[in-house]
Amino acid sequence: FLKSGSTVGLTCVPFSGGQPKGGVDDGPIEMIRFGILDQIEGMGYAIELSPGMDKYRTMRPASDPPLGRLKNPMYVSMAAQRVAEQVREHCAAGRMAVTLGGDHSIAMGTLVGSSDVYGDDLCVVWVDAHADINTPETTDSGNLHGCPLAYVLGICAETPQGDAPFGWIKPGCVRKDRLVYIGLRDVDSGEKMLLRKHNIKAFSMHDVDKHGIGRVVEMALDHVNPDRSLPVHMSFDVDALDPSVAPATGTPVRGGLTFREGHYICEAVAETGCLVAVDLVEVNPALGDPESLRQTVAVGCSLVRCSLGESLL
Ligand code: HAR
Ligand code: MN
Ligand code: MN
Ligand code: MN
Repeated sequence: FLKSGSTVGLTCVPFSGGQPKGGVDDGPIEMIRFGILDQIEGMGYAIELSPGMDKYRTMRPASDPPLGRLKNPMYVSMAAQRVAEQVREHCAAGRMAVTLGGDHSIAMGTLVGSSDVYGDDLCVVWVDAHADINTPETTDSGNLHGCPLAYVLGICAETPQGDAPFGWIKPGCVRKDRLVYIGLRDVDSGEKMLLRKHNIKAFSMHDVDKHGIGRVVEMALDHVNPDRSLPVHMSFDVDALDPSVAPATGTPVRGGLTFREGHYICEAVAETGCLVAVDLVEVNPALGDPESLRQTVAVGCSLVRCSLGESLL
């Protein structure tokens, strides 16, 4: 499906509407300042940059009342729909779709975009401290960055329709049996029920401790992609890493992946040659001192490069 060493379709999404903390919208620009564009080109890729990244800030509706508990529903829906169009275009052109967030609600868009092109075959590797599978019924916070998977899997009690927020998402565009998690350690009780009910495979930090990261990635890929023949979309939330490695993020949780474990995941997925899309989200340059910022932005860029095969010999 994708010849490696070709073109990266880069979508920058300065968006923070899926959670309450400002600053995560500056994630993409900080990664660009750190040199991610030159770094990707330096690896031999051409870059096709999605136009109009400023629109993500200006498209916020004047009025956007909560929908039940959900905050900024229309803004999140509109932004994610635009992300979907941009990622779809990259995938349809055979580019490796790289999306820089922004909070994790934008993954509704990246997953709709890639699944529109790759269909039922698409496998999703979700690297995160959190499960991000809350439905409008189970969310306590109402923050939509905790909900993207519920919409694409189609497991909300009521499927949004038409012009309602998220009515454009095809429920079930990502198959439950083609989703796998790595790094979980802060999962809400409602989310645990959903994971069990829908039989969704998850490797928590406990599993990483028990088996080691090498075995966990192998088991995760065996679950979704046993023959290593299907396209893979990796959605990497930087808070999967331990806060000592990636401190500048909105919801840090102790006991996360080490620097090497995070990079190992990206390297091993890159090595399969199956990667078609990667998201790097939840870098928040506004949180913490300048050194925390630099460290987090640097690790974000480095994870993207490894996903593109930087450390393969
Ligand atoms: N589960 C909690 C909620 O729904 C926390 C969500 C997560 N934060 C993230 N996403 N950074 O991975 O609000
Ligand atoms: Mn700002
Ligand atoms: Mn997340
Ligand atoms: Mn998270």
